[in-house]
Amino acid sequence: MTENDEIAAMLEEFADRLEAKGVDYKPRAYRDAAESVREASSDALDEPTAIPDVGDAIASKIEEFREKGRVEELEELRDEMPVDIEALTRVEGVGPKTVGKLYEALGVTDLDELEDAAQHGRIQNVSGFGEKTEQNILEGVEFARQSAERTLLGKSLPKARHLVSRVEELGSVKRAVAAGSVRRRKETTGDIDIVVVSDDREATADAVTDWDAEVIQKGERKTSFRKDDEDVDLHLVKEDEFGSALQYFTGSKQHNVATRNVAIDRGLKLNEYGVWDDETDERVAGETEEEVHEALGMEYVPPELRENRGEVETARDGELPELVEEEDVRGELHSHTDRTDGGATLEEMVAGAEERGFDYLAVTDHTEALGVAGGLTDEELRALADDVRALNEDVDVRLFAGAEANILKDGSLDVSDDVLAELDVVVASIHSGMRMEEDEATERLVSAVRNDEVDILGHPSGRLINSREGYPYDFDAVLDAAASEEVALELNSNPHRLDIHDTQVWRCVEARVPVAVNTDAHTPSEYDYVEYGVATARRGWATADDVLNAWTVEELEDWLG
Ligand code: DGT
Ligand code: CA
Ligand code: CA
Ligand code: ZN
Repeated sequence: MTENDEIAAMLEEFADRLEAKGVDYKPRAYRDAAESVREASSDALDEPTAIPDVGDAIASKIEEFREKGRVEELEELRDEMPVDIEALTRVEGVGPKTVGKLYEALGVTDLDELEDAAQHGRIQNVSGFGEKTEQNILEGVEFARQSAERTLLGKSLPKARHLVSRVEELGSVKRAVAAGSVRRRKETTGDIDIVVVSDDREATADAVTDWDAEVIQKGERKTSFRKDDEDVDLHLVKEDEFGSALQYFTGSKQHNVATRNVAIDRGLKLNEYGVWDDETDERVAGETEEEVHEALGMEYVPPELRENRGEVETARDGELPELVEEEDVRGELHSHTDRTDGGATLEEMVAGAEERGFDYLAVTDHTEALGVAGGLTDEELRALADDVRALNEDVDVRLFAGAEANILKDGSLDVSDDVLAELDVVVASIHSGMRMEEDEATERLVSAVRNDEVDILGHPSGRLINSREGYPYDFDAVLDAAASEEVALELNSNPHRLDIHDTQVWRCVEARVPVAVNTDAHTPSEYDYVEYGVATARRGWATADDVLNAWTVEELEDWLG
């Protein structure tokens, strides 16, 4: 976690705890400040009052935190209401206010107590709660518990990169590379694994565990520690073992089992130390991953594919696909501006797209039914389209006028077909009424796909990883409809969503349904999410041809037209 993130998390906890106490207004101020701190540069912390939304009171909290590592008033709030607010608010439908009420009424402080209270029907007796709420809480507890254990790739990947660069700077270290699920770009990760080549493994372990970390295990080959709420395993190896160690610690376990069987087939022995000829005991590979693959008679398998989903056999046949890369992505087909809930103007979003060298950008703000996001009326939507088209004359990126329409409960959209027909790109998504059974959700999604004006089905499952499970739906039915209606499915690249999932990408590839790797950017910096989307598309074996926004402007215009 960067210092900015740490401070933002502190301010957010402040906001949650004030809200739990029933304090008005202040929580909002702390949340706004948290957001600004997160966006600000690290230098900005030296003069917190200059950060937008940070007033004198909050600035002094920031200074106190930086000086002492704690904030007295926050400690008092924690003592006053000793609840695990982070865990409790992870339960869908439980916000800080609910936490406060359940603490006052029933003394609930953590997930176990929440579950117990719900199981014994105590929650429905608290004023303002009903049987249904209690049932929902009960259903949400297990999910919240599981999600507590795994970290979003959006958090662990930047952390792993930061750690790798710190480890690399050590004098005793020759090389450090992130392995494990982070390297495979799994959507959530259990811990961070780093393979480290070092001449002096003891010195390396000492140096690293000197950092502000809680040491769990310190050994010759493996040092584990906990830093900033993240478990880290350093796998310390010799230079000539690097390739086989990286291959082993990248996993997945199932992939390793499959590759070991390939080795056995070929009369070889494979482990983290190298590859040996079983008969002569001669060491035939180990220094690089490439040479390990070669010894096994396999094409090099990109880490994202190493899940034992057929990649080992395909690599032996030499038939792995050429996976899509971030550089293949030519444009963005789902973006927002401050005319709805975005944080930047149309001009800023366009400038950001130009800076990234995008060939095209579709501006797809929210439509009317999404009141919370300031959804646009027909008139406002037309005005935005006019502005987008006017701006298109002056910029280096092809702009498409669009909208992200809401799929209503009956499967219709909240904008008339006439208005949508005037736009170039229509994304349709579900944003409300998400408590649905499978049939209902499937029908809603399929009707949207069947709408002739819809080009892309946005974040189909509605999940938010670790915080909202999303509704169940029949993916095959939606895929079939998308194939026959020539609609693309979105792979929303926001690391909280990654929706559709990696295994569903695979199905799209098979069914020849294009996948739109969209960032759903609300600020120019969120175009960076494309990395997570591309990684997930790679995990689904997608090539550039399978990704709608890796197509050229001409190809895309043809498809839209
Ligand atoms: P995670 O951390 O739960 O997100 O998943 P991974 O895949 O990073 O798993 P982790 O951290 O337990 O171990 C890192 C890699 O080390 C794993 O992907 C494969 C390898 N590995 C660990 N334990 C075993 C094992 O018992 N058998 C085999 N074949 N490989 C293992
Ligand atoms: Ca791991
Ligand atoms: Ca590990
Ligand atoms: Zn959106």
